[in-house]
Amino acid sequence: RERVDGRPCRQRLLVVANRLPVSAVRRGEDSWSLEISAGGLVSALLGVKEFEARWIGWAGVNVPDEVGQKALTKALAEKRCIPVFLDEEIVHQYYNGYCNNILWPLFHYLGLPQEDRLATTRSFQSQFLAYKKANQMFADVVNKHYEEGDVVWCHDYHLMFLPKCLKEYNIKMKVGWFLHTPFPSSEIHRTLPSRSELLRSVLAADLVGFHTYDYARHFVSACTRILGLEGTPEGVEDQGRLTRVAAFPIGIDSDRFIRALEAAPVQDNIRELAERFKGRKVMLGVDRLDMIKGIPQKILAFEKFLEENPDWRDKVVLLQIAVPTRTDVPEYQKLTSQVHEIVGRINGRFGTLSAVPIHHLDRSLDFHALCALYAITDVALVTSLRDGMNLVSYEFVACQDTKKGVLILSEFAGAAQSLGAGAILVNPWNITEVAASIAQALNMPADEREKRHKHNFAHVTSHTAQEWAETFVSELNDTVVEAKLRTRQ
Ligand code: ADQ
Repeated sequence: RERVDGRPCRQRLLVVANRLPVSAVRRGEDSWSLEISAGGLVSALLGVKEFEARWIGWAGVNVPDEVGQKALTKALAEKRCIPVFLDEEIVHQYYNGYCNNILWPLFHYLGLPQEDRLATTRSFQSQFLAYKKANQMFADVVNKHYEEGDVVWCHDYHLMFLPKCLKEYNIKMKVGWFLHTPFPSSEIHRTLPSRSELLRSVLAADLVGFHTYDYARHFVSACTRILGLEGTPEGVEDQGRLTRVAAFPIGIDSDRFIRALEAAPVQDNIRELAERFKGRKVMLGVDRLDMIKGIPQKILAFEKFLEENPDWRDKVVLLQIAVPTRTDVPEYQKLTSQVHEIVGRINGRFGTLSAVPIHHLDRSLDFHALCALYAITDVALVTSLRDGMNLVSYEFVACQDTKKGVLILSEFAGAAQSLGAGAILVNPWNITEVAASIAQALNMPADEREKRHKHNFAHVTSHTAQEWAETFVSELNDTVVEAKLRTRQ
């Protein structure tokens, strides 16, 4: 495509994800206020100059009336966002049900819910039907806005059915799909009643991407073992058609964090926090309150450390910041109570009238407060039981160029593959090992801390979110060219 003045237009990138990167609040019958959430993906794509990104997704609110839908669509258009309207029943069955109750735990090795083990149970089937219906609704919106030459990038486990729906509309559409969670071993995936249909739908994409080589390998094994297809070094082949499968490890917008550290409010916050925790080493956990993040295991390991190291009891504090998510799901409510109970018990056991060993906050922090916390931390504890990548570990490293603190990192986070050489890697299920690694981190000599930090800082600042997006999209473009060449041969 060319502009009237003869200069080439930037390629349009349609980014399709379950949620739009905005929070929408209704102010009146036809008025909305919108706030863009500046997550990693948003900054990643803003930074890519070659593309002009549009977002397609659910705005996170139920808008049953036409007036409201029209007004929201108009307001979102200014932010280059296009809404998919999902009603409450679909959200319940597709999002809370199939996505978060079935795929999310399964992909993190937590298995299928007991009552859904049989494909014949009504809830499983109706949730799967709702999942397909929701994916079709996303496809309808994409198709309506698609123009020749656009690239479509589908994100995550919510939209595994989307590549197939899109290719049914238009076989020439360039479609990529990226999974932000782990893809589990094929032996886990094969327990899913809809295992084959989902794999086939994903294979309709031209390019399928994962955070790590292991996840990509698991996906290819699932396709060969479950579907009987052929795995090649490039991907999966089905009757002469190749779906390219590869690893694209995500990163963060490290400059945004490094720059923020110089901002006056962050500097003030750093001074305040340093004063408040003077004389004590600060350990930090920042997670969504989700079972995959291993928060109870982390806190129990900290308790064991305090038990075994009485000299450290008044010299160290653990700050655990946990944003509540999926709060209407009973299992998440149970997790919140469990964490509160453990924190209360440990603070009762080791606290004094003037200080407690654990500060636990059930809330999100704003960007500046988060940067200040990362900067004053001596030891960050990331103990996910499974995690696609884990960006908290990257953000911590980006903010530590002065302090050169230590990262304790779960070997089951994708980040272990990239930050493993600088971090202390642990098995989060082994509480004794994590407790020992806390002692190792707190006692680590400065020269070793510096050496480890240098390795991780170099990685985090060179493998950025922007580079990740550029690589994925340029490979997607190449894939299509390759496919054309193959057809001509
Ligand atoms: P998440 O499971 O959300 O992402 P993560 O990668 O750590 O996990 O990203 C969390 C983001 O939320 C970070 O940017 C962090 O700063 C922010 N955050 C977390 N707790 C916060 C708090 N209390 N206050 C403010 N901000 C907070 C999914 C996958 C990951 C994968 C990413 C990206 O589960 O494995 O790395 O997508 O692909």
